Amino acid sequence: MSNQSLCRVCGGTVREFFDFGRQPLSDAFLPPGADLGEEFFYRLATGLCESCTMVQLMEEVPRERMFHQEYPYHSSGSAHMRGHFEELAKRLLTTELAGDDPFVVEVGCNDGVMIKALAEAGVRHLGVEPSGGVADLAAAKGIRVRKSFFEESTAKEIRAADGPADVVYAANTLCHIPYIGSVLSGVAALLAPTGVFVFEDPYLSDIVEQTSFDQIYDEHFFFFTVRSVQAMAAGHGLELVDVERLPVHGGEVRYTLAHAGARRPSPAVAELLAEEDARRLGELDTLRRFGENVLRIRDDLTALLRRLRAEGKRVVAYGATAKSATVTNLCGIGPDLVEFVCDTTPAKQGRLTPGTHIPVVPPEEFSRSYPDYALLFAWNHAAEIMAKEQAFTDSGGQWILYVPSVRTV
Ligand code: DWN
Ligand code: SAH
Ligand code: ZN
Repeated sequence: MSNQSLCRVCGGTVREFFDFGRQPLSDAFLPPGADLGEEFFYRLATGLCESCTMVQLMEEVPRERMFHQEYPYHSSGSAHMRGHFEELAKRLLTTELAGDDPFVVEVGCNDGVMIKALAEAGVRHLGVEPSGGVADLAAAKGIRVRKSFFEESTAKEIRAADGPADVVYAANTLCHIPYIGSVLSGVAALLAPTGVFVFEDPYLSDIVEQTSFDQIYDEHFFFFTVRSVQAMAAGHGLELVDVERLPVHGGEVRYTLAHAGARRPSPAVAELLAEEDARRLGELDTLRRFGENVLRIRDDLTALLRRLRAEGKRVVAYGATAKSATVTNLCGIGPDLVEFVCDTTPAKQGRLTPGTHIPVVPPEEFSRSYPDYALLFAWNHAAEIMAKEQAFTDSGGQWILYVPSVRTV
C-alpha cells in the first residue's frame, strides 16, 4: 500500500487523500452459482497530482476486466438521458457537423444512445466501443461500430481509413481511461484542423460540493476540472476552448478541445476556472475535508439502516448502479440491511451485487408489494424514477437519499 503514485497525465507526484479500502469491480454482478470466493478486489483510493492538479485513482484495474462482452450498463436505460443525448446530436447537426460530408467519431458509444441520431441523419460516423454486448446493440440500430479500445493506434487507423474527423465525442468515457495520453495523441492525430473534441464527465467540483463519493469507483479513473483539463490538453497540442455545466449524472462538465490556436476560447473557460480557484479545488485540504464528509455520510447511512432494521421496517434499494458498489462496500450494506435492489437492466437481474451480494430483481418485484423504504442508488435519475414510482410514495413509502446528506423523503 502506498500513499503516493505517478500522475497518468503529467508524471508528477499524486498524493492520496482518501482510501475506500478493498472494493470489487462495480459492474461485476455475480451470476447464480458464482464462486463468491473468486471475486476480484482492488484498493480504491483517490489522490491529487501536486503538479497538474488532476484527481485520479491510486490504482488502475486492467481494462479488459471492466469492459468486455458482458459489460452490463446500457446507456439507453434512462428516458432523461436519451433526451439529453438527442439534444446534443441536434445541436451538433446544426453547428460542427453542418459542413459538407462531415465525419464524427464517438468514443465509448455504448448501445448507441447518442450516435444513433447522427447515423439516422445520414452523417458519416463511427462508434468505437470495446464492450462487445453493448456494441452489438448499437450495430443492431444501424450504427457503424468498431469493437475496440480507442487509443493512439486505433485513432491513426481510423484517420487512414476514413479521413479526418470534424467531431470526436465521448460521454462518460474519457474519465474511464487511465492511458489518457495515448487517447489525446490519437485525438490530435484524428481531428481535422478545424475539428473539435467534445467530452463530458462528472465534475470534481460537483462531487466535492455534494459529497457524491459514489462517483468514485473502478471505472471512474479521473475527476476533471477546467484546470486539470487545460494542463492535459496542452501536453498534446490541444486547447480547452469551451466548457458547459450539465445537470446530468449529478453534475458534469462538457469540455470542448480544439487544436491549439485554432479557436478563440469562450469566456466561460476563464469564469469556471476562477470559480474552481475560489473553491480551492486543487488543494489537498479541500479534498481531505471531502473525505471527512464521506465518513459522516457512511456513519449516518449505516445508523439509519440499522435503526430501520431494528424497527422491523422493510427496506429495499432502487437502481443497481455502478456507483452503489462504492456505497454498499464502504458502508457494509448487505442483504441483512437491504432485501433486494430492483433494476430494469436484464443483464443485472437474477444476479448479486458485487462484494455485498444483494439480489438484483426486476422492478415488478418492487411494485408487487411496496416496502416501507427504498434506498435510491440511482439518485442521479431521481426525478425520472420518483415520477414513475408515484404509487410507492402514495402507498406511504419513503425514499432514502444520501447525497448530499442522509435523509428520507
Ligand atoms: O460512467 C458510467 C455511467 C454513465 O453509467 C459508467 N461507468 C457506468 C454507469 O454508471 P451507473 O451504473 O452508476 O449509471 P446510472 O445511469 O446511474 O445507472 C442507473 C441504473 O438504474 C441502471 O442499472 C438502470 C437502472 N434504472 C432503473 O432500474 N430504473 C434506471 C432508471 C432511470 C430507471 O427508471
Ligand atoms: N457514452 C455512454 C457510455 C458510458 S459507459 C454514456 O454516456 O452513457 C463507458 C463506456 O466506455 C463503456 O461502454 C465502455 O465499454 C467504454 N470504454 C471504456 N474504455 C474505452 C476506450 N478506451 N475506448 C472506447 N470506449 C471505451
Ligand atoms: Zn499531473
